[in-house]
Amino acid sequence: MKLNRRTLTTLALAAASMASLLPGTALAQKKIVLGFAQVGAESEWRTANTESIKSAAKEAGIELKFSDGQQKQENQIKAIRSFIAQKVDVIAFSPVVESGWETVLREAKAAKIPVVLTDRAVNAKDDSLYVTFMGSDFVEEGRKAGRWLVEKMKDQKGEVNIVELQGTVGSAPAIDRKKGFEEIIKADPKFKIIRSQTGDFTRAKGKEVMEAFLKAEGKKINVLYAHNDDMAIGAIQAIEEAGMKPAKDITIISIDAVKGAFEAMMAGKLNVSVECSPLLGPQLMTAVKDIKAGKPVPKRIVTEEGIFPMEVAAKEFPKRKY
Ligand code: GYE
Repeated sequence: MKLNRRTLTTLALAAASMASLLPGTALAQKKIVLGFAQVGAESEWRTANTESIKSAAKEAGIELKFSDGQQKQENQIKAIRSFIAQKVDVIAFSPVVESGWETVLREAKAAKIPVVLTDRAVNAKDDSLYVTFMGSDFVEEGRKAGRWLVEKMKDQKGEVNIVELQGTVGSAPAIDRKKGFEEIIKADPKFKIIRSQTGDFTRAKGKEVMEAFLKAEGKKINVLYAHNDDMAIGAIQAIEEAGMKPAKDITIISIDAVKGAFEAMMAGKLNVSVECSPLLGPQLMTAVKDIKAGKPVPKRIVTEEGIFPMEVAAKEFPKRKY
C-alpha cells in the first residue's frame, strides 16, 4: 500500500478512535466524580447556589452526585459517608452549622478523598481535614450592613431600636453576620439591639418571628436587621399586616441581594441589601480539576461582593444573575 498523506491521516484517526475505546489509555479519560452535600433549599440564595453548581459541573464535564440535606447536619453526614463508600474523586459540601464535622472529615481523609468547603465554614481546629474553603467573608457583610446603618442614622439624636432576625443557629453566616454588625454599631451607644432571634433563613420563620417582635415591641422598633433577604421578605409581610409601612416606619437591612430583594427595594419596601454571591459553581469546578491534577489550591478563596441601597435597585436589577 502506498502511504500517501490521506491514508496516513485515516490510519491515525482509526488508531486514535480504537485507543479511545480501550480502558487505561491516555485517550480514554475517566470523568471526575464530585459528591456535593448541599444544606437544603431554604432560600432564594440556596436555589441559585444549587443551580450554579449543577450547571457548572455539566459545563466542566464533571459527574455530580448531589444530595440535599434539608438543613439537617445528620443528613449531610450521611451523604458524605455515602460519597466515601462510593469512592468519589472529590467531596464538596456547605456545612449547615460550624461544629461537629471532625469525625466524618477524618473518615474522608483516611479514604484519601479530598474535601472542599463551599459557602460556609467549619470550626475544626485541624485544617488538614479540607483542601480549601471558598465563599464570602460573612463578618465583612455584617460590617457593611452596620456601616450603612450608622451613616443613614448619623443625624438621629434619640435611641435607635433594632430587632435582629438571625440565620440558622450555629451556622457560619449567622455567627459572623451578627459579629460584624455589632462590631460597627457598638461605636455609638444610641444603637440598641432590643430583640434577636433566629428565623432559620426562611421566609415563613422570618414572618413568624417578626410578628412576635411586633407584638412585644410594636412602634418602638426603628430598624430590622435580617441575616438574609428571605427572612426580610417574610418580615415585610408581617409589618404590613400590622398596619405599618416597611422601609418607612421601620428601616430594613438584609443580606444576599437576590432578585426578590431587588423587587422589594423597587417597590419601596426594603432599604438595602448587602451582596452575597451564590454563584460558586465555576470556581468550585476549577478547584476540583486542579486538585485532581495535583496543582496547588489556595486554602481560602474569598468571593468579591458589593452593597445595593434601594436608590440604585431599578438600575442594577437588569444586571442581576440571581
Ligand atoms: O445568606 C442564606 C442561605 O450560607 C451564605 O444561606 C449562605 C446563606 C445565605 O440560606 O440566604
